[in-house]
Order: sequence, then C-alpha cells, then structure tokens
Amino acid sequence: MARKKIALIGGGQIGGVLAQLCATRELGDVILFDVVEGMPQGKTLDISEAAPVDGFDICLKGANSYEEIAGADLIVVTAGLPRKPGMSRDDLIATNSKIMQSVAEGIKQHAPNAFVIVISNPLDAMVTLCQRITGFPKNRVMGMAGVLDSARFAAFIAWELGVSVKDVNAMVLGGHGDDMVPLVRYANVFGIPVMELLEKKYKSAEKAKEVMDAMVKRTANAGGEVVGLLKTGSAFFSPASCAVSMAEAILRDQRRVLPVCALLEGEYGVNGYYVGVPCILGANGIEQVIEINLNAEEQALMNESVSHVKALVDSL
Ligand code: TXD
Repeated sequence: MARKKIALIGGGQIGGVLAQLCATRELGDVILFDVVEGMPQGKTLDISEAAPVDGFDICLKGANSYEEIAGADLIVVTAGLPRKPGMSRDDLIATNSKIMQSVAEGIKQHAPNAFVIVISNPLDAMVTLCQRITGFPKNRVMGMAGVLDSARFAAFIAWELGVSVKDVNAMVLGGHGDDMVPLVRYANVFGIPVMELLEKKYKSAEKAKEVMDAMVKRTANAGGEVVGLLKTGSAFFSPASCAVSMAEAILRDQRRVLPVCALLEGEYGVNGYYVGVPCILGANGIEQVIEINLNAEEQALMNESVSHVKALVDSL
C-alpha cells in the first residue's frame, strides 16, 4: 500500500515536534512547510538523520513553496504566531487570520482532497476561516484543542488521585478559551466517577468539590500557565502529541472517540459554528458528531462557551 502524504503547514515549535512524531510513528511521508527559508529543510534533515536510530523508513522534506504539498492526504496547520505572557488567544486573531488566508488558499489549490487539522490560535476562529476559504466539506476540516484540554484535565486528575494516566477518561468541550467546559460528571477512572474517588479520598463531599473546582480552573488556564513559564511562546509538545493522535485516527481509520472542534449544523443547538464536541474520527475524518446528554448546569456552561466562539467568529 502506498505511503500516505502528510503536509505540516508551519514548521515552528509545534510543527517540528509534529514532524518527528509522524516520522517515529511512520504515519506517512512528511512535507514540512514554512515561509522561513531553510528552517523546514534543516529540521527535516535533522530528524531524518536519526532514522537509523529511530527505525523509521518514511521520508521527510522541508518546503517553502505550496507546490510541494501537492496531493497531501492529511494536513496539519500550525502557521501563525503563538501567545506571549499577558496575551489572550483572541489577541492573535488579526495577525493569524491573514496568515490563515494564504495557508487555506495554498491548501485549496494544491491539496484539494486533504483532511485538514487546524491548530493555530484562536483555534475556533482559525478553523472556521480555513473551512470557509478552502470550501472543503465539514468532515474534512477540524480543529485540535479539545484533545489537548481533555489531556490536561485527565493528567491533573491522575496526579491528584495517584493513578495511571491510562485509566483516566476526562472530556473538555466547547471553545478553546478560558470558558472551555470540563465535564466533571463524565470524568472517570476505569469507569468509576472521579467525584466518588475524591469523596473517598477526602472523606468530605465539600473538600472533594473544592479539589475538583481547582482542577477545572487549572485546566482552563493550563495554556496560560505554560506560556507564563516559557515566556517565549506557548505549549508545543502536548499540542503536537494531541494533533498526531487525531491524524493517526484518520490515517489508520481507528474510529477513535475524541473531542474535536467540528462544524455544528444543529447539534447541541448550534448552527454554523465550530465547537469542541465528542466525535468519531476515522477514514472519512469526522465520521459522526456525538450528542451527549447535558444537564442544565452543563448546558449553561456550554452555551456561555459557544457565545464566546460566536462573538469571536462574527468578528472575523
Ligand atoms: O491547542 C491549541 N490549538 C493551541 C494552538 C496549543 C498551543 C499553540 N497554539 C497555536 O499554534 C499558537 O498560538 C500558534 O498560533 C500556533 C503555532 O504555535 P507554535 O508554537 O508552533 O508557533 P511558532 O513556533 O511561532 O511557529 C509558527 C510558524 C513559524 O515557523 C512561522 O514562520 C510560520 O508559522 N508562519 C507561516 N507558515 C506558513 N505560512 C505563513 N504565512 C506563515 N507565517 C508564519
């Protein structure tokens, strides 16, 4: 079977890690595209020279022209500036919208059949722009944010309870902003509700809620926490890992159930906006949006998060 072709648009902090992860997992041949001359060529040559040690046979190539992405099966877009301390994701919208315009036009022209995973911030707005400009069907254009936000929530739960990260399931829905929605009621460890485990650990429902509230707050602020520590940019190892899990689900038709920033057309009472919701990811990209039951409190949080997405997108 012919190897898949993956194009990574943006060869910066996340792009470089994406290239190495796609290589070590042998997901397909990699084209690393960037506007900076030489940088993507240098990074792909560097990664390639470890092939004898890492044991992958896929090919990586740097590119500065969109012709090189021709025929890509899957594209991941990280082109755009990251936040600096004190900046919100929304502060990036003007600059990154201009960048997304050129990126989406390049994709439309040279890789018209590709699946596209957008990472650039502000995510909900950038993925919207990408879909509008490419005109690709909604199953082929999606955003990565929920997998990262959910991973952060799950990591905090695992560390708090002293259990393996492998047994924690935690879901964060809504927009990729400070009002994202970690769904406490659905969080579990091997099926056991997290709140039940916290109440057993602290022998107090009140203390359990206090601890959970702190983890929910830390999840919503986790991106800013890393930005504050790095000072020079935002998280890049974890976003790359999360995007690769989505890419693998599509390229290997795994039918994973993951939180995906997807274009909703009626689901969750939302019409015409991209929002993070549980989806089945497989060979056709977004195979299905899963509508879960939300109680009144959860629905109110979701509505608030969606209203922020709408305001951001309507400002485009
Ligand atoms: O969960 C999420 N979705 C977020 C997304 C998690 C973390 C970071 N998030 C956002 O991803 C971040 O706010 C940025 O908007 C993107 C990329 O973050 P990264 O840390 O990789 O930024 P870099 O290192 O600055 O890389 C961006 C690259 C850089 O090499 C530029 O030269 C390139 O983008 N760039 C372009 N590439 C193609 N085309 C154009 N026009 C262009 N302009 C800049």
